[in-house]
Amino acid sequence: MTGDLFANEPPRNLLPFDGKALLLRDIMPPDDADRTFARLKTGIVWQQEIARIHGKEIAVPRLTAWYGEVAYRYSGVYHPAAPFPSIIAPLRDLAEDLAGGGVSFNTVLLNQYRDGRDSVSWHADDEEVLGQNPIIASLSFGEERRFHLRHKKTGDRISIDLPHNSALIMSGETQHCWLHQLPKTARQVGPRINLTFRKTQSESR
Ligand SMILES: O=C(O)CCC(=O)C(=O)O
Ligand SMILES: [Mn+2]
Repeated sequence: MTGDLFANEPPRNLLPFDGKALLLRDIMPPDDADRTFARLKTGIVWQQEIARIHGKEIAVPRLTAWYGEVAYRYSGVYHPAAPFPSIIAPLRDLAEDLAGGGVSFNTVLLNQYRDGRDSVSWHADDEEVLGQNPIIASLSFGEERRFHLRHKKTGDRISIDLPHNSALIMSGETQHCWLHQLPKTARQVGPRINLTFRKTQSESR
């Protein structure tokens, strides 16, 4: 299906060492990408999560949703298994195709950044349930936003602009050695939707 997509320009590793990050552009026909963005925006039940930081309750600066074939504990909250909706199932197939290597994803975390004030701060997707050296396929639709990676030891920094209709595939030691964030921006930007597909081990209540 995506066999000849990258025939002209094979993606190169954007990390200098200790991991792999590939940016794949134009992952589907433009009309499909626009339709996917619109359907995700209106068809997903978006949640406003509240985080407790130093005893204060703070609205997380983005909207989120989670689906998975296995239960998952996130920020201390137990999420029971919730099957992929029909909008997401074909995106999972595409993500698996793009990630290569026979990977199968069973969970997805969605983020909606409504404007430049929405963000995600420095973190790594290094939870134990994701296993050693997880492959993460992160799909982007909507407004282009800048993504940063920062090496935990050397402080090396990489900036990647994540365009509409693209996938960032992170693998190898990336989650052990690098943090990532999507910072706020003062630019006037519209909404962006991100889906990070992961393979998660089942967690008990
Ligand atoms: O929006 C993005 O590109 C990153 C999202 C992310 O890092 C996450 O959900 O763990
Ligand atoms: Mn992440």
